Amino acid sequence: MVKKNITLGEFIIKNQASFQYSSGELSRLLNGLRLAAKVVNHEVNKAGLVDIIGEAGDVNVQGEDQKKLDVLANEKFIQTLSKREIVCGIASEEEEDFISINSYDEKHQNKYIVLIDPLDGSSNIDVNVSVGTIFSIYRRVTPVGTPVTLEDFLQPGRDQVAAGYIIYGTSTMLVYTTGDGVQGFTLNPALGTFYLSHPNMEFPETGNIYSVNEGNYVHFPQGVKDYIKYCQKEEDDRPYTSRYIGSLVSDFHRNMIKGGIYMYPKSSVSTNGKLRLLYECNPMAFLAEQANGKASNGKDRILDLKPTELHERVPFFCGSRKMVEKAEEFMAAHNE
Ligand code: P6P
Repeated sequence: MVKKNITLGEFIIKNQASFQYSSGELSRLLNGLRLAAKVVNHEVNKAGLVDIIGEAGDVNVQGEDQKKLDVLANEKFIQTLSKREIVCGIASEEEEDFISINSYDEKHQNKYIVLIDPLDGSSNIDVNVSVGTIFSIYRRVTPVGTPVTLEDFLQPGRDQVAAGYIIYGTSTMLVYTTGDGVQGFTLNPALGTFYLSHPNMEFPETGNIYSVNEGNYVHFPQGVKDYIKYCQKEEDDRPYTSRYIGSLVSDFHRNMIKGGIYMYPKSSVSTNGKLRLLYECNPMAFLAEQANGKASNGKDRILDLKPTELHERVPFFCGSRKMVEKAEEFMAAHNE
């Protein structure tokens, strides 16, 4: 039984022993992400003061170039993880290519790589809507002490060691899994400490919320159109409620607590959908399955997909198991 109000730091140490190959490296990595999350949280929370502090491209009061928040978040996470020498490689949704970190230096025997979406949904910042950071951790597959290669980053999602997100919302939360359930920690801003507020988070088996950008309706496959009409029909436990924030982390987090399905389908406009397999779909799918939910591309399990490139996009259906299965039935009816 997990004790509430334990701090994130205490929780990581407590569970280090239970983690396979516990060398303390994963604990240091999670603590590095915790530190970066607090720094980015501080910047995100003062975004509203942009008129005073200055827009991206301006020079702020300290004479520093004002950065767009997603650029700043990207730099903060990469800096924190590189400086603390706790990973051998990083790939960021904001970077074209992956970054190799001291992995060729024999004294740096780090075995973990991190993939990160530093500020997902950042277009919402200007309108003061929640945004999030998404991270995904793997063990490298190439020999320790040699430079990391693309192969290390193109692993199927089922090989993730840990995954999680930080949601910068009405409160800031860090939610993560190392394969033993999903734990949610809330930041006490007065103390700068994350406390376990949501132990063992789970998707309700079904729900009545569907999240999709219905502005794309006319471009969706017929199976998706039919499922959306199913959600809206006056029958049984329906119509469902439509809730779409335009921030994956926020929609996912609400659906995990209340029950629901998030969909970003393929369409005639975006043939593979919009979400990136490595930076968004794999980590959220790992969390979903650890929370007794489900994640697919409408047909296949997300975590079994073999990536072929860093920034590939896939259709994404994720949330309460029974709702995802129902959407998959409608897709299957049209062989889509
Ligand atoms: P659209 C943010 O850009 C994001 O990657 C997700 O966080 C969000 O759910 C989706 O894209 C929103 O995309 O096309 O509906 O605006």
